Amino acid sequence: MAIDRRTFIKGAVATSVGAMLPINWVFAQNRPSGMTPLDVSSLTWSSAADLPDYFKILNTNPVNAYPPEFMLDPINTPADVAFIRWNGQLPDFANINPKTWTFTVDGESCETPKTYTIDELKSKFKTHTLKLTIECGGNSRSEFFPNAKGNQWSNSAVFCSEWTGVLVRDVLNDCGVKADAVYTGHHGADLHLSGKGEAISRGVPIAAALNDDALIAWSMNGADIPYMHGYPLRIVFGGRPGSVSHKAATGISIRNKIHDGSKMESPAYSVPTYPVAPGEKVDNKDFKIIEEMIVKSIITHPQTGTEAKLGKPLEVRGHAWAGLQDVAEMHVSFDYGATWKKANLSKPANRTAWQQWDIELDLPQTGYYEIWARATDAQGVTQPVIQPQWNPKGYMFNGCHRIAVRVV
Ligand SMILES: Nc1nc2c(c(=O)[nH]1)N[C@H]1C(S)=C(S)[C@@H](COP(=O)(O)O)O[C@H]1N2
Ligand SMILES: [Mo]
Repeated sequence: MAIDRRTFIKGAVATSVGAMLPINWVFAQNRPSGMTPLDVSSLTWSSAADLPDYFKILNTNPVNAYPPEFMLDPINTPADVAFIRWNGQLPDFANINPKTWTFTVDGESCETPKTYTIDELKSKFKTHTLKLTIECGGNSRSEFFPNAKGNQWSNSAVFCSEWTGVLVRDVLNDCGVKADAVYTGHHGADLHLSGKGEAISRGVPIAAALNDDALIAWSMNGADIPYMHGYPLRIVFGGRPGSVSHKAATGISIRNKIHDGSKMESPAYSVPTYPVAPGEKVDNKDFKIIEEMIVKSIITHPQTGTEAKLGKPLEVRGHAWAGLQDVAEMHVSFDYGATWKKANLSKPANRTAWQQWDIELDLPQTGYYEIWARATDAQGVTQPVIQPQWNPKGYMFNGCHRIAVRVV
């Protein structure tokens, strides 16, 4: 795969691109040892060892890593900043050939199963470009008390990039969706850590797949999708748990029942059907699948720990999103929630794209402050300031993001 330098430069945040190396690295692990990679594009990162230092690596096998929250500042998340989440083995990146890669639609509720090459998808269907927010169901899990088991994500297991591809709907309709269709089942090329079966195979209610904003995408931010984010083809659903946005996707089954693939079974990506006390045990039969994410926001500027100058307004900004809804209002507090100030808020570029907010704060005297951010969705539902409903697997934490600032 050719490295697109323009994308790299556009996407570079922490890496210095002042020096242009004359070499296109094919695989980052082949670079001379001891050499800091200035020109290793995120396109070809193929193991945890290739990730730049700014990633916090939770696991190397499977690979799970996230960037610091402030690096999510750009409206369009660059490919070299987005968090990385795999459930099992990595696909065999080195042997992926986009010319021969195929995508198959089948299943009990599919009229005519069909297999497409990427070129066929491109030529047969209308191309769409959308900004879609992908958030791991377990984003911010580390904030739950008591602690919930699982990857201890900070608040940055979320990103919003621009995806180009064809509508899931157009492809499913080309194959015919029977009236008894209930759910989709998403398939990909990566195996369970044991080497047996799919690492993950989740899906969405059929109505969601027939909506006009879910993609089968071959491009992220105008370039090939990086290996870590699903090269060469990715199913992308905004506003839903990231687990349904299948990377290195090989197909969709149109199911006549709720899909029963890997990680569909309770309690994976599920929450209790009734309110539970923090730390309480819940029977597996008492869980329901998370279909949508909920209202939330992140502060991406300034960086926590910043020193601000007294008398100079402090610009605070970030993003907000609300599952399948729009965010209606954004508020910020610097007095532990005693008073809230309304921030400016942009409209979403399209449904399920995150929205930008900003505010100038006049912090009244020198000293230590916490800045809290709180989004409210179109239904008037807002973020809890402490923690939301605790659940055994630590999903959907949407308490307010907080940063610390010292005024000097
Ligand atoms: N093929 C495949 N797709 C996958 C996964 C995976 O393990 N394998 N993980 C899912 C989960 S749980 C999340 S949160 C998102 C993460 O997307 P990212 O790595 O691009 O941030 O990918 C989803 N798609
Ligand atoms: Mo996830």
